[in-house]
Amino acid sequence: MTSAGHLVRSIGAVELTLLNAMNDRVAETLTWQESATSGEAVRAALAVGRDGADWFRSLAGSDRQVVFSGAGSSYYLALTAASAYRSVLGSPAIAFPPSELLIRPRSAQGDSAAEDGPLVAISRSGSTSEIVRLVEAASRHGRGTTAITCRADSPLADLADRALVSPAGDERAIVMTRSFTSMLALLLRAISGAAADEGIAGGQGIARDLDALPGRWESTNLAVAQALELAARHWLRIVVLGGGAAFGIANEACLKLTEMSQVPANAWEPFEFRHGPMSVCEPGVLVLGLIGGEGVDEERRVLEESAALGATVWALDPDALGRGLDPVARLPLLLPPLQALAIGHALTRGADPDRPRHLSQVVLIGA
Ligand code: F1P
Repeated sequence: MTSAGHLVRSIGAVELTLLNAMNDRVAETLTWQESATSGEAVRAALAVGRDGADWFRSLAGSDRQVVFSGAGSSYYLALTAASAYRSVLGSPAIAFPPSELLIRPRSAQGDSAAEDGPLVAISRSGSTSEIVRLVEAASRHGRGTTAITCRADSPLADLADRALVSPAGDERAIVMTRSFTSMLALLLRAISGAAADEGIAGGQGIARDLDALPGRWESTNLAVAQALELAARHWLRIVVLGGGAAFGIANEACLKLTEMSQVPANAWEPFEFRHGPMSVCEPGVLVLGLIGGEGVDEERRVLEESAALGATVWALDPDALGRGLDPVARLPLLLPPLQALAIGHALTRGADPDRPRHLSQVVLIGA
């Protein structure tokens, strides 16, 4: 299994030259330049998250189901936020793409589709057609709506009852990097702040750990270097494992890889990987483990089994990143190496990460 220290020792002169060339090419991309400023964007977003805790607090203890929604990367943010909301606040929440909530509301929400449960709508641009339509429909039914966005001047921010804006998160690149990381920090800070205010066990510790993230941002550098070394190899397939709130992050890593380089990539909860998908393990397959916290020892064994079957395994565990932090609070630190891997691997496969094929920055249906 690859560990950061082992990697640094094992890079010989030839590999180091290749790695330097990869570093230079990645550094030239707009997508990486934006990702590389995530630490400052996270700092600004945490301040907004602290102020937003009161809204989430008003929901804490209520048995009304909160619906988190977003499209693309913002959907994976919704999955992570809903999981954190359930585990930190102990209250019900679900996550669905806006299209599912519009087209098949009963399939997503059952009878509670007709109720007035609050909606948290997530969108970097605040303009994606489906999320705007969902907030319009929710407002017509008198549901409380909150926008999480990077653009204060957007249809979503205008329509929602309340907008929490990541002030330094917006981007010019097509794919989402620091917008994702900063909106993640904002959401987690608002949720944990609400839990702390309610006196819910653990809330204060998570909020404190999140506030410490900007000071620890440089600790991602070694994992980013490791990601670039892995990005320079040709992979048949990449698998990303993560459970609980990390499942959304695992899916986001796969989306980044797929949209920028078209490498086959799949996300699973770690133990689900054992129930069939593990048959993909062989030399040339990379298995990433976003593990930490509950179940980490058992989940590490899944990675060891994958390595024994010939896969290359990379554990982004607390030894690699975020040692001593709460498992939910360390999640934003995972994004820089995952984004570096995707950008670097796109270059290895001859794709331009700044111009992912068939993709525009904002998806406007009917436009
Ligand atoms: C959602 C999204 C992005 C994706 C692409 C198209 O955007 O699917 O995740 O990278 O740019 O749009 P948004 O609703 O968060 O602005």
